[in-house]
Amino acid sequence: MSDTKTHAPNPELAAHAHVDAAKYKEMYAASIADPAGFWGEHGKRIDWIKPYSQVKDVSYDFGNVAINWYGDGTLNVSSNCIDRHLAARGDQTAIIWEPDSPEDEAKHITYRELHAETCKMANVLKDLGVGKGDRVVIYLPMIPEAAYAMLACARIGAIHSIVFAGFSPDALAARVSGCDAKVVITADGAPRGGRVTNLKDNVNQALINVIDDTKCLVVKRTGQQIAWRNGLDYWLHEEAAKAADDCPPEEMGAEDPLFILYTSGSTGQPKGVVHTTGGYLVYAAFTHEITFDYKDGDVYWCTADVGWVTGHSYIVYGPLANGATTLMFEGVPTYPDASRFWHVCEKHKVAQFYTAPTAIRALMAHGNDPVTKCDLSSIKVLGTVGEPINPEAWNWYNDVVGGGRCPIVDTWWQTETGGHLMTPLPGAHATKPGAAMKPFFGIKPLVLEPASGEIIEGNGVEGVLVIADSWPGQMRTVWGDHERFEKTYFSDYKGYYFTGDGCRRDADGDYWITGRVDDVINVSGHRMGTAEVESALVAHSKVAEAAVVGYPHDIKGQGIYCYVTLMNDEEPNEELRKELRTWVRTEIGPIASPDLIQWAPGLPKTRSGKIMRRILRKIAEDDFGALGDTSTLADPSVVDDLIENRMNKS
Ligand code: 6R9
Repeated sequence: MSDTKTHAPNPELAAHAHVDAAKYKEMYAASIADPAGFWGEHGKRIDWIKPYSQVKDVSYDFGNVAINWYGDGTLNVSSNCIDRHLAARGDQTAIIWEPDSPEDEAKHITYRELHAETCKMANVLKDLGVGKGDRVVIYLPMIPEAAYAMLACARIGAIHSIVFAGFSPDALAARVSGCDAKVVITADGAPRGGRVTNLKDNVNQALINVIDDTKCLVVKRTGQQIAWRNGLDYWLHEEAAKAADDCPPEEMGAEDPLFILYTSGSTGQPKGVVHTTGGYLVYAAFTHEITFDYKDGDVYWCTADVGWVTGHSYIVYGPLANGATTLMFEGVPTYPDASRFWHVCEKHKVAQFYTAPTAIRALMAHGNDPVTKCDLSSIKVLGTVGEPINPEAWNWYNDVVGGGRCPIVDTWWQTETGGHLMTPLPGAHATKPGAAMKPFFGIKPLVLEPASGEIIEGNGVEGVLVIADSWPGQMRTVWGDHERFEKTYFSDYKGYYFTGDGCRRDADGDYWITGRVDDVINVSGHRMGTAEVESALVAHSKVAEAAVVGYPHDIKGQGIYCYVTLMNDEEPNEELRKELRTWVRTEIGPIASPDLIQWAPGLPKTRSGKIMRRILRKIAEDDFGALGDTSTLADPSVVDDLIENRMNKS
């Protein structure tokens, strides 16, 4: 990766941008010198029922970690995203919905319609017995009802937990019971790429296994046949027809939870990341406006799914808090063909387009024609998120999609951070292919020596990335397990928030994210703990032991490489490989499907029985020269067998 190839900001855009180079410097300095002053000022961008008098009250002390922003203020997120816009933009489109099939008609939902639909759903939830502080699981495709459901929960003070519609019944069950949800909101089916997932069936299966008195609110999307649980299942359209289209917003404390979102870590099962009301909304809205240089009248499109944090902050909460027009897409980039994204950009005159490197790589493989045959002149800013972007993909995005005129914001952040922590700003910063460049306002990144935890000063350095202070969008705790929160993020490097990412600060002082330094892998921008895949594998009766690592994959970024030791009398064969693949898909979901499974008669272990993943990673990466010291292994000969039988990647 070259540090020298830089692209200056587009001067036309920079001239009218919310933030130019000089303003960034000034605002960044102010945000670091006086965080409470800075965020006290910017907290005013949203409406408060009772204004805050305190801004920041944060302790990163291990054992006493507590994060509070705007602690004594009260507000409602739904009224900030809807009601306050009604006077000036009631007839403006809030959401453009583009369905899976281009043959079906797109919908334009105005702020006034959004208000009515959200209120109706809020009243339906109340009728089902949901109140302030109760949990609601949302398991929906990318349809407008997903946004209504989120905002309806926020309106009545219920805490939503969205489960990506690609997750299996087992994964859904764990998340429903994990937060003790009162209601699950789902649809009969989810069309995606011309195929339908039977969502309601999945819910039925999930609920049988856990708590079978959980109510279910069902959106009619496909009209397919579904199994109905009498007395527990309700059609949304039937209930909404009886409901009032006005529902007063609940007054919420700034630190009341807004949502839970499960994400993977290096150990154990996924944890429920908790975001709260005030700080999260300020941060999501502010970053949305500044990072994308969003202006009134722009049509903004983030291609993520609401099942991930990107969909929360940058499809729903950030844009709607800003009174923006946000596009929601139900389909996939390659259906019906590789032009779909670009057709949608042309059709709706998209100004800001935000997607993931894996999608860019997949589309790049189809050549330039699908892009160049569309008129993309409406696009002003391009964005990427989810994983490091390789320079080839970056250059193609810049040259072919952006025509060399559109700055690329490579936004680095995490489920835990609520919003962007590092990104170039389109009117302020030069960009470099693959670099996250500069910290956002209030963010103080530090590069540490991994072993000693010492701060590495100066430029041209590499280490682990921590953040020295808090910001309003930071997660507050792990649902039901504050100790795990402290242990995961505040124990390895005391006094800092540990990101789990590696980082380089180049000779110019610009930041590059080098990838995870823990046992988290990033498959097509989806974050996954290797431990989750391992525990799914060992739950199979024929598997004795399993170790899972990532390996470089052309399209997915990382692929899932599994080393599997079978039970003594089991015969390794192709059929069993298929069986294990299907098994993991049903245990977790298709996104966790193993790419390669190598039969391993033995795994490299230390004498104390610890699996040496470093070695397995190197073998999977085809980097045998870098195996390092294997003499501490209990049986060094297993390594030779693993190298000899390494799976062919192609
Ligand atoms: C928003 C989101 C977080 C992890 C993060 C990092 C990787 C995200 C990135 C990036 C390099 C970027 N990541 N954005 N790496 N450049 N622009 O993706 O959240 O699903 O929690 O994943 O993704 O490794 O730690 P999440």
